[in-house]
This record gives sequence, C-alpha cells and structure tokens, in this order.
Amino acid sequence: MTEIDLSADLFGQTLTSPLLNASGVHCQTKEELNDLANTSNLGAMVTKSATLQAREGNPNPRYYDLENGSINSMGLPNLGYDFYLDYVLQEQTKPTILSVAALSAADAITLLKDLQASDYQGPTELNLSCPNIVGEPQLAYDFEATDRVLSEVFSFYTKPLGVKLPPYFDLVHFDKIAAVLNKYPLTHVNTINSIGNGLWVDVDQEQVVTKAKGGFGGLGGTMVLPTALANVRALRQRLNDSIKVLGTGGVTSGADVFAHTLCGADLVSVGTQVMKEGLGIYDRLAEELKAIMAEKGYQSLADFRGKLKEL
Ligand code: OXC
Repeated sequence: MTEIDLSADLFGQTLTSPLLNASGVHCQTKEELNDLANTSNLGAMVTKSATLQAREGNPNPRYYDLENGSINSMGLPNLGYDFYLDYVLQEQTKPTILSVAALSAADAITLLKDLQASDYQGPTELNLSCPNIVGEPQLAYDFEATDRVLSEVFSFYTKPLGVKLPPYFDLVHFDKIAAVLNKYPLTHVNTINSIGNGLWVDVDQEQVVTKAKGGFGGLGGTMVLPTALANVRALRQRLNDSIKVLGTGGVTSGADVFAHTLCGADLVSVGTQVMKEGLGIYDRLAEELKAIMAEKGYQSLADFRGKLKEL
C-alpha cells in the first residue's frame, strides 16, 4: 500500500505534517518553544503573540478547563517582541510563525517597522483578535479600522505576513472582512481566535471562573468546532487563492483535522486540547488522520482539501 503523505506547505517550506500549535498554548518561554521544536508530527510552530513590551498578563485565575472546552482570560502574557525575534533568528530549528500583537494600531506599525528592518525573513502573523485586553476591542471586528491598519502596514512591509482573525457569525460580515483582506498581499489568515467574552458559571460557588473582566473570557475547544469550521469554509470561499487559510478551533481528533481540511484549511492548529492532553496529541492526531485517509483511499491532503460537498 502507498504510504499516506501528510506533508503540507508553509509559504514555500515543506512541512512533514499540517499540524500546528495554536498561539498561546505552550509557546511562551524558551523551554516551551524548544519542547514544540522537539514534538513529532507538529509540522510548524507558532510563538505566543508578542507585544512591544513584555507583559505579565491578566491576574489569576486566567485559564479554566471546561468539560467541552476552555475559557481563558490570559491578557497576552509574553516575554516581549525582542525575545521572540531573537528566538526565531537564533534558536529556531523547526519552521516557525512569529505571532505579534499590538495594543494599538500605532504599536502595530512600530513593531512591524522594526521587523521590516530586522534580519528576520520568515512568516509573521499579526493578531488582530485577542479578546482579553481590558478596555481594548478586537480590532478585526472593525472593518474600516482593519483596512486602515493593513493599508499602512503594507505601505512599508514586504515580508510574509498574515493575520489572526476573530470568529465571525454573519455571512455579510464574512463578505466585508474578505473584501478588506483581498486588497492586501497577505500570506494567510488564521481563523479562529477564541470566541470572545463567553462566561462560565460555577454553580456550587455561585461565581465566575476567571478573574479579569468580571469573568468574561475567550472560549476554545470542542464547543467552538462548528464556528471554526464555518469560518474556515466561509473565508476559503471568499479569499483570493493566494491567501492561505490556517484552521484553528475545536480540534480533538484526526476527524476534526480532516473536517478542517475539507473546509479548505491548508494547515490546522490545536489549542485547548494540547492544554488538556499535552504535546503527545500530535502523534495521535496524525495517526487518526492517516487512518481516515487510508480508509477513504486518499494519499495526500490535496486529495480532499476544500472539497466539502453541499447537499
Ligand atoms: N486569544 C488571544 O489572542 N490571546 C490570548 N487568549 C486568547 O483567547 C490571551 O493572551 O489572552
């Protein structure tokens, strides 16, 4: 029998697997990043979203495991942009996406100007969708503001750049964000960030489970899978072919990776389930995906990517 081929492409680099970590999960410190670099069946890795200055993040508790997912209000704790830039320039041993976030449009411009001037030539992802910054909106829910930022960014930025998007819930909103994104030479969109501002109630304690923002936090895990699939599908249908779609959200099994790929995902990231299960999950997902492909007679991801059937 022909060997099943899970190889995938990251903007010209060949990956042994389409699987990534979702930014934020096990990618903040040097030790965590090195763990990812040594994880088999993790095709490429993504750093914790870096801000210009290092941040402590929101007060604890800021992550809470739910039966069907998770809620978090981390608040972008990270070691600062310089640390992650040094890591990708000097320590990187596996293809890596440098994730960056900005607390304001002005910060995004400052950070990307620095990156443009740096020796780094690899892929970067601008996180426009963190739901957990007190007092700050998720930029990508404002279509005009997103357009303004990208217009300024691409007036000087010439290296590979994608964006991390929040989930959208309205077909007209998919049209609007795609119309903005299609104006720019983006390498990719990564969809979805957590579903912002959910709330979990501990009935025994009669209280919320995370501290910042009165308990409102981003939802991830199994419960967000249908939203993630919808966003991958809707954006793949609307974006220029040159813009890759990275699917993130709700992956706990090889079947979920298969579903993301059918919806059009070029690569698939895992967040909450890595928190629950650890980095060994990537071997399991790769084996499960291969078993499904073997059963269906598919040899490569391209055989079924984007080929979801409608009724
Ligand atoms: N999405 C992010 O973009 N960032 C983190 N959490 C999340 O759900 C965070 O740091 O709060």
